[in-house]
Amino acid sequence: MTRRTLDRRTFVQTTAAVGATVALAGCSGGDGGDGSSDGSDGSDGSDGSDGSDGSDGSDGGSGGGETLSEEPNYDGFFDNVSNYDGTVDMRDADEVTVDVGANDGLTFGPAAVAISSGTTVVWEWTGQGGDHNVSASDGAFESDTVGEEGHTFEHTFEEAGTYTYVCTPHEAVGMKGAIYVE
Ligand SMILES: [Cu+2]
Repeated sequence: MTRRTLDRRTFVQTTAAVGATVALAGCSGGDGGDGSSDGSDGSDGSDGSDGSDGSDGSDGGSGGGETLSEEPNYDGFFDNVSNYDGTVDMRDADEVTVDVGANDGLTFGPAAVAISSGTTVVWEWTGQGGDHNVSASDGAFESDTVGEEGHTFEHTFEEAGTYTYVCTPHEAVGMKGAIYVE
């Protein structure tokens, strides 16, 4: 039985190889009628690109998420923030977690998040990068300064607006974040 399975795989691979050869021949050939049937072989090839959908799935798994199509205006707040890469759209989430000490330890992850009003944001310390805090630029919220992994701090955003915050010890090296509340 095992051999048959192997034979089948070999058969499939051979078929695929033949398909590729035919497609190549179609490109160099240019016979009218044959060219069109070769075209359908080409679309079989695009089935192979469906495999890349799998990698799209892993992108989602990494917690990246979609970013807003239109970025809020942060007035240059993120100019020195190494990991800022758009505002992650979490407007459908009931609760949002932001890592404190993400990546190299001196960043918030993600740096910018969009939520709906009434959503609670939970900052969770990773234990990386030493002592951090979460300090709102307008003073609306401020956590203790701690380094221990698993520490959390939360704030519920009731009003729409753009809320920037920093880690006071690491503000100068760009440990900054923002919550965009819609
Ligand atoms: Cu910090």
